[in-house]
Amino acid sequence: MSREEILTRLTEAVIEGDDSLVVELTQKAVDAGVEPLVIINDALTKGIRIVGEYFGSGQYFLPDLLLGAKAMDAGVKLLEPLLVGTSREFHGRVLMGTVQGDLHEIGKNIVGMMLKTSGFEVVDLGVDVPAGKFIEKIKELKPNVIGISALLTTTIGRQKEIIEVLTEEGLRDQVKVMIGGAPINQAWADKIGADGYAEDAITAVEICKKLVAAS
Ligand code: B12
Repeated sequence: MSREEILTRLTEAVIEGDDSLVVELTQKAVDAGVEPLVIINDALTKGIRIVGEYFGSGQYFLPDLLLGAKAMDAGVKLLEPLLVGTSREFHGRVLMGTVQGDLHEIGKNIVGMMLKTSGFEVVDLGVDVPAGKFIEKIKELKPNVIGISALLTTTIGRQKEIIEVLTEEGLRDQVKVMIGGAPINQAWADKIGADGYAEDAITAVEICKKLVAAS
């Protein structure tokens, strides 16, 4: 199988929600010398986005979404050790989390992994994180940046809420706020007064470095 064939079949395996085939093909891609990040972006993420489209159009249902997510996750887990730990520089501490009411974590986890690889200490609060929890942990850990993920149009308002609570608590100038998630764009970031927005994990690392340098 050529590299292209492996990546195409990997995308299909995510769409089919076949986690053991995903593991097998991810390993094949690694053995064929494909960069872990290329495997994530060009095969796994491509597959899960197609699952999302099928779900949106009514062709797939919730169990299919879950199977796709499980399959993607299996591939990402296999790649994680190959991504983490390549930088010797320390750039700062980042607190990450997905907003309250939102259980999507795959993208946040990839961003967290890339930040770790690039020399950031990452503290992950997980999913469904209320504003109060962010505030409590900011006070305790004093991160340079918080990274807030939201994947649902019904939960993106929680990013705004967190920034508002930060201001109320007098903490807004002590931490930079970076936001992301599929429905997020720069216009939303500007509107709610976030310091940075990134559409993918590579850009997130660049933005995070800039935010720390500017603080
Ligand atoms: C997988 C998935 C799920 C899984 C999540 C599993 C998990 N452990 O994460 C499960 C099955 C749980 C799920 C549930 C639901 N989902 Co869902 N899900 C998806 C799907 C298919 C993929 C998301 C994903 O993982 N993408 C892959 C990653 C790599 O991409 P990403 O998340 O966008 O992350 C990248 C960037 O956005 C960015 N990024 C992400 N976070 C951050 C944070 C920071 C700080 C920065 C800088 C960058 C950044 O970098 C990442 C890497 O490149 C999307 C479709 C889509 N296109 O997004 C639907 C989707 C988001 N889900 C949807 C829906 C409707 C639901 C449910 C309501 C379904 C239901 N009826 O129950 C529930 C809601 C549950 C809840 N309360 O959260 C809709 C949302 C529609 C809308 N208008 O809001 C979508 C768009 C599907 C669709 N087309 O209808 N879902």
